[in-house]
Amino acid sequence: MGFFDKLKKGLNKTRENLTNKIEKLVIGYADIDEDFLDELEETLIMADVGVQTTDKLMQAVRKGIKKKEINTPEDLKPFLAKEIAAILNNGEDTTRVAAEGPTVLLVIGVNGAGKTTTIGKLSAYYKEQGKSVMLAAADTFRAAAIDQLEVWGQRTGAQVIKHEEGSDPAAVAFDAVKAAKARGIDVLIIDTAGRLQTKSNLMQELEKINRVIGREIPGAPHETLLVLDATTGQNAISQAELFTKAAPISGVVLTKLDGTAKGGVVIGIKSQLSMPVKWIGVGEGVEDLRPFNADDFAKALFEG
Ligand SMILES: Nc1nc2c(ncn2[C@@H]2O[C@H](COP(=O)(O)OP(=O)(O)OP(=O)(O)O)[C@@H](O)[C@H]2O)c(=O)[nH]1
Ligand SMILES: [Mg+2]
Repeated sequence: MGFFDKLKKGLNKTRENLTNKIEKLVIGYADIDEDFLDELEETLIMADVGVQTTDKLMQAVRKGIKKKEINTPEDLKPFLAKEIAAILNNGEDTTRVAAEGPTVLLVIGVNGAGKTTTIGKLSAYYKEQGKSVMLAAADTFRAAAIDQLEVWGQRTGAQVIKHEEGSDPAAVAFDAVKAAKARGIDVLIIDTAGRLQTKSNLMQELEKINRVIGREIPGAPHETLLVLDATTGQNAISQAELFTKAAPISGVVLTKLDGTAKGGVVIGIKSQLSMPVKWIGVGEGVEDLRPFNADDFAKALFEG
């Protein structure tokens, strides 16, 4: 199965939750009236699009009605598809790379969001593009976290820099940046721990890692990717708001879009947080991560 088909399949539940409900609504109403609009609003909110984004979409719909772009309930689906594609297409989403020397990607996010798995998939992705990849085990909180990264390193042919469990994450990052420079590595990906319960520590830790990396390679990290679990819906948006206080986030990786009904959260992240979704994960396999493509996403969501 190709990635688009996987995406489509992964979005099945979100589609049921959003697009199919809109379709039912359209069939149920002969005319657009306030009841219809109320139900539409509820449908959007229930699909984890978010309250603010729903407001934005509803305003657009009312404007569309006034301007006679929407005349019947049937006009609604293509209108919304277009509006949502426009939200998703807004902004620069490409991954930043270093002009020379290693490109450094710092990967952050709460426990279990999918950081380490995403790093493994990113490693495979860059390897496939002919790049040399190094992974840094700066999640020193658990020994198992280091082992897990090593397995991904072996599986994808990437070198792994690690220290002992409990050592200073910034020291791991420092060694990794040094090694990546010395060995002419193209892409260095740094794993971090995600313990939100110790928020202030986490912030200090991330700040220190950032400082150390930036000192060794000006402009690094080139990307700070926040990994969010799509199955948490609106909670993912609250997490993103918290993390912006700890580190300047350049993009979001949205994982576990397969099998969740909350895929609408992509729209909320983009419109509410103005944070580009740069990668999406649709499964646990090494090939189940791809750069986010707004048109493909809108198509997979609305074209069934
Ligand atoms: N279905 C699905 N599962 C995923 C996806 N991405 C990650 N996972 C799973 O989510 C679980 C947690 O992933 P990890 O990569 O270990 O998460 P983490 O953020 O590194 O977690 P900590 O190291 O504990 O902070 C694993 O079982 C992964 O296989 C995805 O896109 N789809
Ligand atoms: Mg991990």
